[in-house]
Amino acid sequence: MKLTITGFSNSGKTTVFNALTGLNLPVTTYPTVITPELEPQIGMVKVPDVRIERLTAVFDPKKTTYATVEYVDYAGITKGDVSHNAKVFNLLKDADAVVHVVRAFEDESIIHPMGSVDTVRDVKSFEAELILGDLELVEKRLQKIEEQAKKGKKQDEADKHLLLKCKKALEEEVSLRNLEFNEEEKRLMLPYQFLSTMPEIIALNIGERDINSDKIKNFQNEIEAYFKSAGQSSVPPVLSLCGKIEMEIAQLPPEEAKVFLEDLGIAEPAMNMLCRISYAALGLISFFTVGKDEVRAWTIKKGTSAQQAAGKIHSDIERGFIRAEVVSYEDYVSSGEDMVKAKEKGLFRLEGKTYPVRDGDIINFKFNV
Ligand SMILES: Nc1nc2c(ncn2[C@@H]2O[C@H](COP(=O)(O)OP(=O)(O)OP(=O)(O)O)[C@@H](O)[C@H]2O)c(=O)[nH]1
Ligand SMILES: [Mg+2]
Repeated sequence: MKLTITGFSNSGKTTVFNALTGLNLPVTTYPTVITPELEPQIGMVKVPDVRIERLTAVFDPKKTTYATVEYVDYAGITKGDVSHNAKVFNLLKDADAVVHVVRAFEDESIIHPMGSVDTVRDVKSFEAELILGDLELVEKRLQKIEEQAKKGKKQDEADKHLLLKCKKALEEEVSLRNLEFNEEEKRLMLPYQFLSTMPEIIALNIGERDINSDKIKNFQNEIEAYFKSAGQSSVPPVLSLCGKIEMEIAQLPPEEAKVFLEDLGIAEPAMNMLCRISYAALGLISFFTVGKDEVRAWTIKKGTSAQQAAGKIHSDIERGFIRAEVVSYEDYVSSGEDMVKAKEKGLFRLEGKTYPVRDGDIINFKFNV
């Protein structure tokens, strides 16, 4: 599962990427220029999960495996520069969601491509660029259909109808994620990978002095109000974080990081939350397997059946599935972290093939090969 970090130049994308991944890519006071040598940077990040920490403490396994997500950092987009942005957008198309970094920190020494900090303007401009990118694709495709029609080729009416529907919305500056599509349309849309349908998470990159300030709460409220007024069917999560400090924290040993965070009045690194929100934005949940060898989080899409979930571990377990023995993490904790007690309390469930696995289920699969 892949999330691309994006946003305008100098908003702090690489800083946030470093904070998330603990890597140390160079950050610059000038905008990164796209050259043939510029490669997207990729980092895998463990999804922080106290439940996994707890289970590890109880089972003391040889190995603990967290769920992971992949982040990508590249150059930023530039307002109105369609050909430059197309290169950035190509990369977005490959992602499952975008983390949109919006600059909220003031710093005279770092050029702001739009001249000043204005978070709502940047959010609107970004949305407009996504819409423009989609509109270009739709128009090109419609043109092709027309050319083929002239040559006497049979037209794909359903495809054309869908494209015209998208075009109308995009021309009215409506993102495609706000439109209703039926199942057939959704299927036809998939190969286009429209930008404005992507799940988005907004990360407000705030200044060191603005942590927990009202100013930032106002920025957050204004952005949410904008999305609501723009008729968005769902408002993207808006999160504030100080990239610069979090990047420093990510380089520290855990104990020092803890003290540093406490001094600053930060309960938990915002990066943890960003990572968890990313996971949820992708529609992902975790189930756990536990034992002396390994405590492990497995990533599945919400709604995955027990039998399919078994296939994540091994195709044999899916094929020879008999049943799933399930205790939810909450029930396990309320039984004093004791499976026997959970059984006595009737919280230990036997589930069949079609049981939709829930986030936090601790599962033991019974199978036969
Ligand atoms: N004061 C302050 N400076 C920051 C913060 N976040 C990033 N910066 C600085 O802003 C500059 C740009 O940060 P980058 O992370 O390189 O920004 P970017 O979005 O990756 O920039 P491009 O890739 O060039 O588009 C660097 O000098 C950072 O140190 C912050 O929270 N506070
Ligand atoms: Mg950068």
